Amino acid sequence: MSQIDDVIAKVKTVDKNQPEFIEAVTEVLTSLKPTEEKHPEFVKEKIYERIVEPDRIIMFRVVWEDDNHEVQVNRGYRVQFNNAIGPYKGGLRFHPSVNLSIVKFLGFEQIFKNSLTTLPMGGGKGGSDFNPKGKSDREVMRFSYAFMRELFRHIGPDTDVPAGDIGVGAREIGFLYGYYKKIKNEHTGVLTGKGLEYGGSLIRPEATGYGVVYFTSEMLATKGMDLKGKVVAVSGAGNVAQYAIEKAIQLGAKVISVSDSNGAVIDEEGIDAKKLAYIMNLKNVKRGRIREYPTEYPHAKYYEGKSVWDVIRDEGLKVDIVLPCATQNEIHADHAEAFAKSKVIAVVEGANMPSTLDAIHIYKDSGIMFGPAKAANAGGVAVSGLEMSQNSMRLSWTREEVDSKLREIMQKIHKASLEAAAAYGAPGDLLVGANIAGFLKVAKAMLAYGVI
Ligand code: NDP
Ligand code: 2IT
Repeated sequence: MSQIDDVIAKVKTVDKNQPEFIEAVTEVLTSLKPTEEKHPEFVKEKIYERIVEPDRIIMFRVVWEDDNHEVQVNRGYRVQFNNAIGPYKGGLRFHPSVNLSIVKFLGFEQIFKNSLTTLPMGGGKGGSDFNPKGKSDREVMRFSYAFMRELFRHIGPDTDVPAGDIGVGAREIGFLYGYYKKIKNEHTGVLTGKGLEYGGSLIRPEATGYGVVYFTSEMLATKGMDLKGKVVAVSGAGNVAQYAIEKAIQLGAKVISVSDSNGAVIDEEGIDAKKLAYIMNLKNVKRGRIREYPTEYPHAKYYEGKSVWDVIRDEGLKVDIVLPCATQNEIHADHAEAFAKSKVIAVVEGANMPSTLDAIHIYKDSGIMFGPAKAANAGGVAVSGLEMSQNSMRLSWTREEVDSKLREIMQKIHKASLEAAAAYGAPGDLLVGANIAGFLKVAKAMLAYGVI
């Protein structure tokens, strides 16, 4: 048995109540097996066993008062997973489903993703089971203040730099940063995703979605294809989905779907710039639901209680490119079977771990190209890294400069993943390549520090 098998078995025992974390560890470590033979030093120094154990986990009570002056209690988390190559870096998620398993899986993935960006960032993640839906702006503000009232003592521009994720966007970052600044009396780059007026970077809002589409273009180019005329299915309607749609349209694709946690919209005529502006206003300003889309565009169909992937499966829709941009484990084996039937060319992950392990096996068996999350959606944290650089320099780059750096980073990630895949006996496999390329840098840094 390889040491990796032992480590996976150990995680399944000691973290048995953490299914998402076990899923992520199984996926990553299994693909790292070719590194055991080439690097006996990793085995000897137990790097695989060390890397699945977070440096530390902070869990805390968040108490706040709602608009009716009722006391509300939530749980806050920050997992500081690994800072071998830079300060802990990763988003905060505010969603009722947030628990230790989810923040650990996200923090673990973040280690390798951040390494792939080529920038000096370690891996971390945090959040709370707070549900921002239906809350007033003042309630979100009071919650965010209460959350930062504890978190502030654990983070810092050279220690741990949080950002947004599901349920944490520009509004929440404003409140979190404002409170940190107030109590620390410091104006530093301690959070990314900040507003432009107070230290944010141009292109950060767009970065994850644009990066996913740049990565898709790189993948298609290896087969002599591009996005022009391709039918693209996107899930989600949040930050990542919105800008993935924008860039896909700009590159000539026809995007036919959008969704939220209540249901999916299929617009077979294609979402154009005007319809996207409607979606952005609906989600970001009105904080409305996607079921309202057909009231504005009656030719579109809304499927209550279904995901985009359910609709593709049930209606046999023809799609070329699949971009999951909502949440983890949204694509199951039966969806992947439907993609194979529909002759999908590529699945490229905007969300973190949206494909189950079974779905990934089906992509592989049926020749569907696969762009794994930690490579494909790394554009967001990459531009967060660029925001940190600009904050440290006390200078800011233009839109064009940041966008061209983002594009270059996505190209480099694609190339490094392909090269690692080839070097470790899995040519063309971006999942194996991304995991190995991300891992090697972190593992070598951990070795350099000795037994610590
Ligand atoms: P947002 O909160 O902006 O949007 C999330 C979208 O996904 C919403 O449309 C939401 O619907 C939907 N969604 C969330 N949870 C579920 C669920 N359980 N079932 C179905 N739909 C759901 O988040 P982001 O766009 O920022 O994040 C989307 C994904 O991308 C996440 O996996 C995140 O980790 C990942 N990601 C984000 C990055 C970033 O920079 N923001 C960077 C890299 C990855 P509803 O409105 O109903 O909640
Ligand atoms: O999953 C992710 O990479 C993010 N949510 C972005 C993290 C960041 O620090 O910008």
